[in-house]
Amino acid sequence: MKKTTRFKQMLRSKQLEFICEAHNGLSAKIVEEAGFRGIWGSGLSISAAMGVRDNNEASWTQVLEVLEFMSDNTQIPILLDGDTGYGNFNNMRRLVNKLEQRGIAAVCIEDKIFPKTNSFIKGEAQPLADIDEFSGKIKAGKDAQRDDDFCIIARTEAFISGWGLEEALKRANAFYEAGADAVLVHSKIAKPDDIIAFMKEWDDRCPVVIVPTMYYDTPTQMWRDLKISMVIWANHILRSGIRAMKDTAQHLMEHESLLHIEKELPTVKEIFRLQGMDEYAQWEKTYLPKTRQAGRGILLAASKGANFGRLTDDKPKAMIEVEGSPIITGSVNALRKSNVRDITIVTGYKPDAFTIGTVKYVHNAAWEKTGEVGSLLAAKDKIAGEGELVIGYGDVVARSFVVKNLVESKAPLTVVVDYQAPHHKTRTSIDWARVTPERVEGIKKLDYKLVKIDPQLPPASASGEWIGLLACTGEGSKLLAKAIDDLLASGADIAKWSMPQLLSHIVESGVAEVAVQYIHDNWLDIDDIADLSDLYKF
Ligand code: SPV
Ligand code: MG
Repeated sequence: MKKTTRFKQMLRSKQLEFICEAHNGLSAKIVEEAGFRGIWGSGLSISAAMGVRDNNEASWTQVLEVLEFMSDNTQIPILLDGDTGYGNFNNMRRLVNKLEQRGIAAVCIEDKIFPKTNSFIKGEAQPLADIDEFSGKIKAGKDAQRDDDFCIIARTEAFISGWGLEEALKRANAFYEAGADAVLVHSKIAKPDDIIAFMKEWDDRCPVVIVPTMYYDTPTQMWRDLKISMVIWANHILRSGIRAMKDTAQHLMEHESLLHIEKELPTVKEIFRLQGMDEYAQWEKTYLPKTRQAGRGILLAASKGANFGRLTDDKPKAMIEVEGSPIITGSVNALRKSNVRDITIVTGYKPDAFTIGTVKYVHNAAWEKTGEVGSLLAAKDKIAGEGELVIGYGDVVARSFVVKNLVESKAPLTVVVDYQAPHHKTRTSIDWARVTPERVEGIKKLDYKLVKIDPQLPPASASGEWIGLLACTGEGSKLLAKAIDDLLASGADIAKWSMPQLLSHIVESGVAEVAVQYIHDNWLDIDDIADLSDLYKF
């Protein structure tokens, strides 16, 4: 059912209806979620929320923009407090059409003079509109509406400006006869006497709406007994918001801490919910290209580093700084650039020296007695998963494109091999890799497979050097995890193994094939102080 139709039905229904003030898209949503069936687009609240006075300081089109946000964000009808209609009969015609276009169900206009002042400020001093002129405005609005169910409520300020019952009745009747769908009788006294007197004489000519801001302690049953159609809670959402904002601002100013208020406040998640982020996520699935899920990275960085002298007295080599950045940040950044965001560093020697934020840490307490696989086991939970997994070392730095190509490999398991090793002649232990078939110069897309990685391989029989990087697809990560579980179940003491041993086992036992990506240069294994100067130039 249209919002206009619903509002008209509420107005005409025999039961007492309540609508509640809102002043922006968020408060409108909150009012709707509380269960209200309609919203009062209060002139006082909307202007106050804008930080201006209730004197038509905000232009009517600015008010219209706020209303549009309110209407877009809710399903229930909105009754706009349209002040005096923002001008004469002609402005009223345009107002009604614009409100209909923005999905506003109804407008209430008051018989004062533009620019108006809030009814609770010097009410007596505010002149009332000429009855005939105002009646013409109502008629113009009714004639302009294109939706038959759009409602115009005529508000008389006769009591507010001190004229009394007779004038109130005269005006209400004239406005009703001009076509108003209901009348709003406003009163500023602390008792319901104006309303009671009016209702006794009104004789149910058309629905009556009230705003009991000042006579707030009247029992609600009285409105039912008087056959009032609709009650407006006109400013209470704004007022409670002001209190909450003041309390929080003052508390933060005084205490310079969030500690005691955080738990009291709606969560950031609650803001997201009110903004409708769930709906966004739903459509994102339909319309955005499928993005690759962010991958996981495990960087093994437990060892102290034997060749760095005093440099590793208080930190492991992965945390030695070159130009202000620890060695390991090179690997972390290269992973991040390849959409590998869930990064875990396995620490061993001096774990507290690691200060890289936004990564996770796990600790291999037995780092001195175990091999690389012992460290990998410390991050075992991170191995099997949905997205890509990259396993590397804290002291091996590769250019981002090397990591990117590796992460994008479609093979379940892939390693990177430098075909002209070793790149640094002082290196003592080299992870020689044998690859099949023999590398063919100039042919890029050959399906190279790993046969073995072993520092003991005769260099002449090796195809190159494994640079220490392994990537698994989601499927590959599960194969790797299963291989590890099977080895553990068989009782093998794999904690003492090196990564080359594990990879060779995977290939040799037929658990999985391991694809090879060849590169040359563009990576560094930081093993001694001479390598640090290479890194400086890298
Ligand atoms: C409003 O909410 O802006 C009203 C009601 O017009 S009152 O402030 O009581 O006049
Ligand atoms: Mg108002």
